[in-house]
Amino acid sequence: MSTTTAAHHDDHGHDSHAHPTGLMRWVKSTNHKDIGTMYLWFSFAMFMFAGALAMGIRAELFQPGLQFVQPEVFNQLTTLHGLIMIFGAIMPAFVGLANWQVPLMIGAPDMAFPRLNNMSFWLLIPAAILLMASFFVPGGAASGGWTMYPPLSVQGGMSVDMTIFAIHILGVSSIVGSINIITTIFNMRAPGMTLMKMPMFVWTWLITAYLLIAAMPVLAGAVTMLITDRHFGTTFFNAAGGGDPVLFQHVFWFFGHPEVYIMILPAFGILSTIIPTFARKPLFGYASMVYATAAIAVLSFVVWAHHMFTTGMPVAGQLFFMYSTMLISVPTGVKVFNWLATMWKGSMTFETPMLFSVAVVFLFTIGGLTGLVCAILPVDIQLQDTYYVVAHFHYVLFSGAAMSIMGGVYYWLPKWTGHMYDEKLGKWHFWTTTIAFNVTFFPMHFTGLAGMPRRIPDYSQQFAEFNMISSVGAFALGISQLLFLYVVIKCIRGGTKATNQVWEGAHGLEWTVASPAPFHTFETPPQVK
Ligand code: CU1
Repeated sequence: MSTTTAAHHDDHGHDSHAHPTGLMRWVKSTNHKDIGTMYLWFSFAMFMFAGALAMGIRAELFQPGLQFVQPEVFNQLTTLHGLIMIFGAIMPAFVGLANWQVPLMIGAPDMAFPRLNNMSFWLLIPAAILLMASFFVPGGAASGGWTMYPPLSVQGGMSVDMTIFAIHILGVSSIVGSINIITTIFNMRAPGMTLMKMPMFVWTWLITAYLLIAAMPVLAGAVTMLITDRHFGTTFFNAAGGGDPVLFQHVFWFFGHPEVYIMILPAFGILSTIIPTFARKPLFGYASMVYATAAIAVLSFVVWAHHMFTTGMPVAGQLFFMYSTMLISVPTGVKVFNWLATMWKGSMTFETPMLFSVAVVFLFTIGGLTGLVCAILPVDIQLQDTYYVVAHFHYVLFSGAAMSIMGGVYYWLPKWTGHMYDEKLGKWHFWTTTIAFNVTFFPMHFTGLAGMPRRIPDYSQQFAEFNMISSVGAFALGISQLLFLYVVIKCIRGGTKATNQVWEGAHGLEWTVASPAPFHTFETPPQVK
């Protein structure tokens, strides 16, 4: 289970020029495992930074009135919390997992374009610096929220330009990375690994990569129009010049809704890997999982205006976007029932990765159902811009995406490091995270239904109790992640040696692949007892 790295080749004393050591090993790395590791550490650093911003938000909202930050700073906190969590934490974490696992799962020696892979990663660093620095620049990071709506984003200071530049760089990184993943999957599968035998994680990433290639240029277009409106005298989003601020919302959400699925489809792939392993049964409905993933991806491009029900659309448009949105719950439901059917009558055990997966199935479904609530046009008009929406998308993005990533990290840590992680501490991390998450976000359903608006640093007295509960939960949630860091570092530094059969049952790969696992994959076949 040793990780094959450039440095290991070096240990044998060959060719040290071609295999840099020390820091340069990482800077110049073209190894998918090294690059995957860097993606994951980068993602964790951003997770903690954006999490710290969230602590700032929750500190201010602990009580009504203004205590810690001015309203402009509060707006910057929410904007950067959202942008950095999405582009810095969640997306890079999934790319890191793809880098590690996709070549291993399809029996490829590395990614198709290793140097491009290196570039994809290192582009993240200037983008992250720009985003983080924009917080400290006068004028504050785009106060229009993470969605950067004009007119605020046209009027904002230099930090808006830094944010836009960061988004362009991140877009290049994502598109290049997606091309790499698609090429790897199509061209580098081991003999016998047909498309319909690929592990679900590979399938979900293949489809996600297409979503990225289709969606990121649209975002780039939207923010480029913002730049020209800001500096070159165009009026795309300015009614006074014949433009329309709502145009930005259309272009933004044409990217923004597929983006939601970019952040959840790989999570579905992780669940489809972990659940069969700990249920010790094949994944139920493999083909329907593939088709459901593809259906979600296609539908994700025809629902964008459900974010804009209050902008004054023709009724026909409102109805179209309401029904198309509801339609997505069909393939998503197929997946949830498939996971449940996989667990049904399985001989289940509940190690940390499985705990995370079961929790995700349950909590993500809550997020999906509140999404359906928001999709209902007359209801959404009431809920628009309230904390109900904040609760909804945190159930999707924290308990859906982030907790799947955590489950995946625990699941693959033994494979990556050669050591078992500390199961007891892993479970502690799971329970503190899950409980604190619900304490933080469940009350927001109530404050939202009662009409508390999002992105406002102050609120009326009647929301005080629920906000205090949310803030306590948020601090606990933040602190819990230090435990995660500790468990991961402890696992890297040592521990019980991991075996080829880490989870006392077959790995998800063998269960989803009808034929014997390809020769040069990472597992030995399961032992028949
Ligand atoms: Cu959406």
